[in-house]
Amino acid sequence: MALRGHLIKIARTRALTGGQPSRAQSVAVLGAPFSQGQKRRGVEHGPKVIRDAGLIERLSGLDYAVHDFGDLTFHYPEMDEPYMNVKFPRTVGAATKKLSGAVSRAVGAGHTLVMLGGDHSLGIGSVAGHAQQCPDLCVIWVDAHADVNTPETSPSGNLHGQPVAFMLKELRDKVRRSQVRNVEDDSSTAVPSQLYLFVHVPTQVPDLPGFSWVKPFLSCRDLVYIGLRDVDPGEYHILKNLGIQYFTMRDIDRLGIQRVTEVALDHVLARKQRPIHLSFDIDAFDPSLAPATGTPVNGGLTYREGIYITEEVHNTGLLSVMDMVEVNPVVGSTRAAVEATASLAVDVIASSLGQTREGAHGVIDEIPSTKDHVDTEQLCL
Ligand SMILES: [Mn+2]
Repeated sequence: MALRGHLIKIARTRALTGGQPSRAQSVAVLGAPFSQGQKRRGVEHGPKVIRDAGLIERLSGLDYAVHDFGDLTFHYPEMDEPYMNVKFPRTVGAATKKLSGAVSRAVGAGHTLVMLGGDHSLGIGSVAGHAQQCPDLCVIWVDAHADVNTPETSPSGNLHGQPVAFMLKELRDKVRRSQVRNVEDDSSTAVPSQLYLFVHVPTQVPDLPGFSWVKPFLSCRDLVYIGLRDVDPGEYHILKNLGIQYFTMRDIDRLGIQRVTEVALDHVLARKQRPIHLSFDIDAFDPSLAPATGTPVNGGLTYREGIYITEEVHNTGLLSVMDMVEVNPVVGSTRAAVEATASLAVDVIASSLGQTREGAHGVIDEIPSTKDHVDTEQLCL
């Protein structure tokens, strides 16, 4: 089975790239300094610290034409009362709407886009904007958290824990169907268990103020998670009842990162080759590697596991948009902790875009000249 998957992957890569690793001509970088999807200030400085860690230079070194579109500016409504338990709905709704337009324009212009957050509520705008241009996209969500609470299931009311719920078609459709059936067929004793559960546990995403612009656009089967280890009860219910494919850290312990990544990619690509949206929350990594983030959870990805995932995403030749979110320099305890986290973010982005552990060499036809070697010897005299 592993060999079959490997052969499919080689065939896929060769068909798409003519045997060479694919290299998009143009990478765009867009900052989204936004933090009101959660309660800690500071994550709005994520784009700056990631750029300061050398992102643009690294991508330029990979032979891309890099277009840095700078940071979006967001406008904040004067009054933004909570709706149900949800905090800052109008603010997040307006910010994600603006981001979706910017992402859509960048993808439409032919760029591979790197979106720098900001908190993960931005994922609503980033994926929605991407889907405007690429309706058949798939989503790989690398995160300690599933971010699929609805406004009704969210324990915190923070929208950075809910972005996926706004995307999923089945989450809304399933509730509608079950409610209709319940009303139309009161006498039925044969309600399928899956629907029955949805009748009794509210999971519908209500119409929040600020979110009328977004309609669910993603099917559950076009989504896969890697790295989960902190899943709320409502989220577990949704993951299980919608049959969403996910890999926890325990799955990585059992199967290894190679197998998990292979199955994850096959899940979203085997039926159809389509653009990939990689939404990477830095808290997927272990807090020892990425301490400057708002909701760290012990037992996360190692450096090599995170890099392996992104290398394999790159090798598909299908990465279209990636998010790098939740780098928060204010919660880093030391300057070194912040720099380590930002540097890790740069490594992940570069790896997603083709940096390899062999180096980023062009095709070499002959062994390089020994001239440098001679110079070194002369210096030693
Ligand atoms: Mn997240």
